[in-house]
This record gives sequence, structure tokens and C-alpha cells, in this order.
Amino acid sequence: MSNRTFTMIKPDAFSKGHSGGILDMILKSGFRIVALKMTKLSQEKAGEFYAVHKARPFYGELVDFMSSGPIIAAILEKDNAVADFRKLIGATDPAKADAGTIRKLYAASVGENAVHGSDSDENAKIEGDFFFSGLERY
Ligand code: FUP
Repeated sequence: MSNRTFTMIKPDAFSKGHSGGILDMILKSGFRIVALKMTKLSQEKAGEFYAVHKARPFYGELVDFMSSGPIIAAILEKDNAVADFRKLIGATDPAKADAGTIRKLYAASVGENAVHGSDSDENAKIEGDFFFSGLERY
């Protein structure tokens, strides 16, 4: 079990001014920030990040959305980080997310669902490495 996960505050939540509220929830839930940056994905980079979903019908919209504006990317540390962070963000569809989760509070739809959270230790490492060099982690 690894103690790190990777997250993004997506363009919808960023543009609505929810970044501070989301980072506050993350810190108050006991995660330590290992790496953090504001950036904007190109279509090409967003497509690369979500390549696993290439065959899905929503892939084009997902790539358009994720490259539509700035995001905040971060590596987070905590015991049981991947599972605990998935619990904190709630279900992919905010209508199904538990009360008190980030998606329940801040997400509008399945497509524009405010935050990303890695779904496995293996993907947490791949996704963190996609955004951050060794010099950008503390
Ligand atoms: P999650 O791991 O909760 O982010 O969800 P998935 O890995 O299943 O999906 C990745 C992203 O694809 C979601 F954040 C949003 C998008 N998506 C859609 O746009 N429509 C869908 O029906 C499912 C996912």
C-alpha cells in the first residue's frame, strides 16, 4: 500500500473559485501536500493523460473540458491515500456522491466533476510523474 495519491482541481471548480475551499478540505482531512502547481493542459496533454478512456464515447468531451482552462495538480500524502482520497471526493457522478464529499459540494455533473483522484497506487505514481519532476516534490 502506497501513501501517495494524485489529484487535479478541474477547470469547472477552478473557474468557479472553489480551489481554496477544495484545498482546505484536503488539508483538514489530513493529507500533506507533496507537490502542487497551477497549469493548463493542451488538448494533446489532456488526451495523453486520459488515454485509457480513448475508446469511450465521452473521450472527446473529456479532453475538450480538461483543456478548457487552468487546473491545479497535486501529489498528496497520507496513510491509505488512494482509498481515503476517493472517499473524500465521492462518487464520479455528483448526484450519487455522499453528503460532505468534495463532489457533492462542488461538482455539477459526471463530466464536470470538480476533482480527479487516482484509482490505484500504480496510477497515482504514473499520474504524479506526468506532472511533476523530482525537484518539484518536498
Ligand atoms: P473517476 O475515477 O471518479 O474520476 O471516474 P472515471 O475514471 O470513471 O472517469 C474519468 C473521467 O471521465 C471523469 F472524471 C469524468 C469523465 N466521465 C464522463 O465524462 N462521462 C462518464 O460517463 C464517465 C466519466
